[in-house]
Amino acid sequence: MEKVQIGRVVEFYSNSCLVEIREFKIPCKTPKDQDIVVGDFVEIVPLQDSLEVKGKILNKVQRKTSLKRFHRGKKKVFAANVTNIAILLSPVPLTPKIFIDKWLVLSAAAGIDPLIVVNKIDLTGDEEFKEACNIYESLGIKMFKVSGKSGEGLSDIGRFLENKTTIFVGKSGSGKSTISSKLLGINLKTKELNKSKGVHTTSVSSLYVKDKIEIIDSPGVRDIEIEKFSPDEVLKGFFEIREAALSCKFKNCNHINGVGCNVIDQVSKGNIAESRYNNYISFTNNE
Ligand SMILES: Nc1nc2c(ncn2[C@@H]2O[C@H](COP(=O)(O)OP(=O)(O)O)[C@@H](O)[C@H]2O)c(=O)[nH]1
Ligand SMILES: [Mg+2]
Ligand SMILES: [Zn+2]
Repeated sequence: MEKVQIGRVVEFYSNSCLVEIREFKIPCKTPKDQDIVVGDFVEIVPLQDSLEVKGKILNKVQRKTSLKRFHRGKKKVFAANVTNIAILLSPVPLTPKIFIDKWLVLSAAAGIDPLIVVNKIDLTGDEEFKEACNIYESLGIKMFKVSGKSGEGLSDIGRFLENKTTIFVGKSGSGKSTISSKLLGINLKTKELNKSKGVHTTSVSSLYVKDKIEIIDSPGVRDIEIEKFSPDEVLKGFFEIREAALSCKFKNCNHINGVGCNVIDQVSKGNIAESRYNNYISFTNNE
């Protein structure tokens, strides 16, 4: 390894990380004065006097996007340069619509494109599940219908995710590991098992690459909270409400009391789903 080179942080532990340069994964210490996370592009130089190949991180390249979570009361970035958030919607266990709405707000706040992956299409979902599919499909959000189990639809989503860096989010049991494993051709489930047995002592975030698909797997996504978003940020995730709100009679309409409120009007006409409206109100009153 010569001089300064740019690599990608593909594995991140608390004190160290692996930086990939071409096909090499080079261990580096995480600098104390810089916040480096999985997905970051970094400049590294070889460490002097070391027998094994090791690198020293000098700088990080400016991030295109960053995903943040609240950690001990502070916002902390946990993944960088994610371009797509794939939200899983599954019939069993049924994904609550509030989970999807939350992630649509988070995607909008981070400037990252969301897509919805309806998984387990080999199972017949109940009415509530079908209703959820209809709501999000009619909002015009990119949607894929797949079965992680049979593999149906996976090649379509694989093609779509080429040249993108994706993070899968979903309730436990919705099929994140199954789908990611099949797309990447590795077994992520086994890895999780290892982690729970303490084989990996610190929680690790990884970026997996297969052909042109990049998938980030990070425990950070579990602690993401919605409560800290401003009403404006929340509204960005509710596109249809944002649009309807433009036609409310009063500029400072709170979309609750109803006088001249076009949002409430559209809800009563069935043009805006009640669940979307209710979640919007609950998110904006949750600061
Ligand atoms: N019937 C059916 N089961 C699935 C499908 N995808 C995943 N599963 C099962 O759902 C369970 C949870 O999957 P997993 O990938 O571990 O979910 P995760 O918790 O989101 O990572 C496992 O028993 C999987 O075999 C699918 O498309 N159809
Ligand atoms: Mg899993
Ligand atoms: Zn209104």
